[in-house]
Amino acid sequence: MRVAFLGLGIMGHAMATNLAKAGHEVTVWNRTPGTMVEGAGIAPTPAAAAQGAEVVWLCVSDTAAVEKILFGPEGVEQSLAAGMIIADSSTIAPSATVKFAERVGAKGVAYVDAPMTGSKIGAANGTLIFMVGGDEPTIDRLGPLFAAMGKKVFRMGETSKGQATKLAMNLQIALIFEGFAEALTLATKLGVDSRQLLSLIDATMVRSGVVDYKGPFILQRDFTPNFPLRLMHKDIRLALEAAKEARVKLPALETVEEIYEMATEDGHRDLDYAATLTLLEKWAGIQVKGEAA
Ligand code: NA7
Repeated sequence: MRVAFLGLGIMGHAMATNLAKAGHEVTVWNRTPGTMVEGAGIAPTPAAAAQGAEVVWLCVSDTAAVEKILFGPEGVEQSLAAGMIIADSSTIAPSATVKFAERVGAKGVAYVDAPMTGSKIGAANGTLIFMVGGDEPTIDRLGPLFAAMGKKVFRMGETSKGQATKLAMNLQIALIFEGFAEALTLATKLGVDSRQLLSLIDATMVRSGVVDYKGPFILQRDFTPNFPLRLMHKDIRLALEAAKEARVKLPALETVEEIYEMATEDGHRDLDYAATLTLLEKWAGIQVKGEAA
């Protein structure tokens, strides 16, 4: 398929690469020029990338970025033609997604929200899991593209339900991780060996994918970003905003949001969100011991 891929960050670059590798005719655009994708053409603007494309796929930071790329100067809107599909893998507000879909829908363009999970490793390996909102025939048409980038597609309902699901998923990741980080902090302060604690967690129902994934990084004190703290913070805020709009109270997430705020003030925004542990360590006056310790 002819695909315009807009946004070549950690996730987008790997996704566009896999689309090109699978034989699709890919044209890429990134706000900051200079990033190449093997096998893909480069366009100078979103409008130029979208010209003649069957599908425009976005993967950028936030709601404002998606809005600007679609509707700003030199935006995709200038190149829209009936029958095109816009697919958005950024994590953004569900309510904004509805508005964007209505605006392009007036021109006969279908809109699918397709946020994903699987981190940069999943993006590189083409094993992402997508949670998708949109009408069934449109999602079917995107089948070959999903297959090139991921291993599973969960259809969550109409447009915006993918984003709503993603916020519910990241809410859980953030809370599960903070539970793990608080447990490590308390256990270390009380003199329990963190490697021993991890072995026990692994053998019990406390085990989780989040702990499996993050445990080894923490023991090595490797906080390089697989999922940057600034993006998890953005998702927590999006979840709290969506909750406010829907009149839902999320007290635990509100508290965790404050921790992310303080971690940002401490200069950790570009580290992995696992770096929120370092705040707990600072307050407790300990450091969770790594493998070399
Ligand atoms: P990254 O690696 O931080 O990449 C973000 C991308 O978004 C990158 O291409 C940015 O371009 C682009 N960006 C950010 N703001 C803008 C604006 N205002 N206009 C145009 N482009 C912009 O994020 P990931 O790849 O890890 O994640 C992407 C999404 O997936 C995000 O929503 C996650 O929550 C999930 P730049 O190179 O900085 O010019």
